[in-house]
Parts: sequence; structure tokens; C-alpha cells
Amino acid sequence: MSFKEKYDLRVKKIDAYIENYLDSICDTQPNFLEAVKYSVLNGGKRIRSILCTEIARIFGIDDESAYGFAAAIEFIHAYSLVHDDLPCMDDDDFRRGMPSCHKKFGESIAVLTGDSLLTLAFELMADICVKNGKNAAKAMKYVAQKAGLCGMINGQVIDINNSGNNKADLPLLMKLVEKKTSELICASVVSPVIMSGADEDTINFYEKFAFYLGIAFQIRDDFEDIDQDDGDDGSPNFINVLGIDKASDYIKEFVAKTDDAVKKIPDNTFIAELTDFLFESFR
Ligand code: GRG
Repeated sequence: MSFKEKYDLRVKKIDAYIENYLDSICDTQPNFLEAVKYSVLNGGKRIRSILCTEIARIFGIDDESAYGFAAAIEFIHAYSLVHDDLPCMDDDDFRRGMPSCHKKFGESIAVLTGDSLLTLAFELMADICVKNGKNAAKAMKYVAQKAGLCGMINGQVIDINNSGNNKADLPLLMKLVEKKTSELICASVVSPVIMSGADEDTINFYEKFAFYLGIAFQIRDDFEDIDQDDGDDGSPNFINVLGIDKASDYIKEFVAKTDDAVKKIPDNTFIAELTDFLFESFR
């Protein structure tokens, strides 16, 4: 099977899991369920959930727990995008090539869609904790820390605090990106490692891998924004802080660190193919 076929199959499996889950638990207003499904399922690369299920496979985690955590992290990611697009945040009319949630369903429904997705994520992970006990609870706490007050939301606050700051430097940008982008990627990679009961050194290794991958992923996203002429929204990014040449060098540095880490992951064929696919034009 080609990498593309393997990847598409995984996206299909995650999407089927998410759709099934939403249909099985939801007795809510039809327009609201439509907004929730629209925000999670319409497009998106599913990088976080694919990383989560693949690392879970490597660590021998059962499918129910792996898909539960993967879907929960996809819910958190989707909530962050819905809220980020709101007029009071980034004010984006489009997401994944389609009208953003508030453009299609109105602002009140978009706020509630994000709220529900975040709440659902914890309902779903809690189900797994009930079945799997302490290590799953530790993994859920880890996801909460990476997504919350000191994690991704903190990154969004750093971003808002620095909107229009044209004197932002690399340390500030790295802090912003570590929080806003890397931490949720870290939650995706490390939560199955924690669920497996792995030791501190192993957890630290996968945290580093996710950090390198997250930074490289964000620089890639910044390059894609200039390609799509969607570049400068006034927030610090790798292109406006470093310039194109230094940003190209910087992404190569982080892709190399990611590649080195991938080599140390056991049974790494798919992860290596995935990072090749993401970064092939940046080596
Ligand atoms: C509102 C709490 C809150 C946080 C918002 C995620 C985010 C923080 C803002 C969105 C804008 C942005 C560029 C975030 C950086 C992370 C990132 C690259 C998101 C896009 O992730 P992809 O490319 O998206 O995986 P898809 O659509 O493929 O799922």
C-alpha cells in the first residue's frame, strides 16, 4: 500500500469513529449537531489524531483507548480553530477552504460549538479513564495541561498580546509557537506513551520529538500562508521575524532534529513516511 493509501485509510477510520461517537451520544438541536460535525469533519489533515493512533499502536495501546484520545484531541483542535476564527479573535471568514463556523452558523452557535467540542473531548477521555484506570487519567491530565491555561490557550494569549508587535524576536516567537502549536501536538504524541505506563525518560524523549515536529509544522504553515497570500495578520511568525532565508534554514534545522528523533522510534515506517510527506520540500 502506498503512503497516501495508508494515510487516507487512517483519516477515514478517525472520521468514522468521530461521526459514530457524535451520532451515538447526541440528542441535541439538529442545527447545532450540524455545526459541530461541520467544524470537526469538514476537511483537515488529522495530523494530531494520526500521530496519536500511530504512537498508540507502537506502544500496544488498545484501539478503543487510542481512537478515544485521538478523537478527543481532534475535538480540542477543532474547537480552537472555531474560536480562533471568531471576529473577536482572528476574524477569519474561511477555514479549510470553506466558510468558517461563525460565517455559516452565526457567532453564538460558533461559540457554543467550540464550547461543546472542548467539553466532549473530556467526556470521551473520561469514558476511557473509567475503563482503563490510572494511566489513562494521567494521560487525560496531560492533555488538559497542554491544551489549557498554561498550554495552547496561553499561546493564543501571547499571540493576542503581541498582535502588531513588529519588534518580536525569536525567543518570544518560539515561546508563542511552542505553546500555541507544539503543545497540542505534544499531547497527541505523549498521551498514548503515558497511557502505556512508560518511564520518565521515554516520556521526555517523545516530548522532544513532538516539540521539534511542532516547530517544523508551524514554520511549514507560515510558508504555506505566504504561498496562499494569507501571510501577515499582524502576529509574529517565522517569516516576518526571521525573513524567508533564515526561516528556510530554521525549518531545515527542526526537520533534521525531527528526523533524528524518528530514527530512534521503534517500528517507525509510517511515522517516517508521515514526516517525509509533511516536510519533503524543506529538506
Ligand atoms: C482559540 C484557544 C484558542 C486557540 C487557538 C489553533 C490556534 C490557537 C489558532 C489557529 C491558527 C494557527 C495557525 C494555529 C497554529 C496551529 C496550526 C498550524 C493549526 C492548523 O493546524 P492543521 O494544519 O489544521 O493541522 P487542519 O485544518 O489540517 O486540521
